Amino acid sequence: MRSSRGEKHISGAERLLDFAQLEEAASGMLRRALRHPRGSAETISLTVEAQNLAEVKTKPLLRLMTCEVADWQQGRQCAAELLEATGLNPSLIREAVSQLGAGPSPTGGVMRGAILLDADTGERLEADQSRGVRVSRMDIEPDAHREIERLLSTESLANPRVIEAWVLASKVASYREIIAELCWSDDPDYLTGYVASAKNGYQRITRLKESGSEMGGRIFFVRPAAGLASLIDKLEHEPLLFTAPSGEGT
Ligand code: PML
Repeated sequence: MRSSRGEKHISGAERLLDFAQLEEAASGMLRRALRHPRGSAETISLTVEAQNLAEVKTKPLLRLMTCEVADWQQGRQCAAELLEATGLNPSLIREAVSQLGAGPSPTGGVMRGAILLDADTGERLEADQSRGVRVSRMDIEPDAHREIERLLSTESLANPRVIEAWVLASKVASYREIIAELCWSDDPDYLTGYVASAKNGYQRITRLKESGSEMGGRIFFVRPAAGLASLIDKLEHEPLLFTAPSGEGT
């Protein structure tokens, strides 16, 4: 689902589910698009596409942890340290964080998808800098729902926003060309974001921006040695389902 109002991106959501759940999931997405904190949508596009279940791979979610911070400045410092721990260069990180905070689309607003940033050169690699790269075709494996909700409910996090972001980050981190992801929401009333990587997991940070700000989005730090087109194709089209993280706890 994608929704917008004029040129303004309002929201987007992805599901990969059994046909029997389609109507319920579609009406949930419509509800969210119509009552969104970024404003109500004027245009809502819903695309439904069949997938062959036999071609869908299953992987474990990244391990999840939460870093409590006092304010967004401390949150961004924490994000920079977590990104450095994945081996990224500090000046590249500073530049990336300020791009996301300033509005990375050519018009200075938010993008519909993610920025792809070359981790060596700092170059932006997405062909269309308003659209970015939309990660799609991923969800929780149906039998794993109960276990995942149980794990999250111990931290009062069992809600669609956390689950969807965790699933998306786990799909992104599953590709070896991706070193890390930085994300914070573009919803004015949601301040939590994360740094995610295959190396260190899904690391939530409780405040990454000022309350009321509509600036946010995602940056994927990449080394697309095996080819950019193939990486973008997998991010946008490869169907993946996720089970609970392997090992103890979340
Ligand atoms: C979003 O929904 O716009 C991104 C939310 C990222 C953080 C979700 C979480 O609280 O783990």
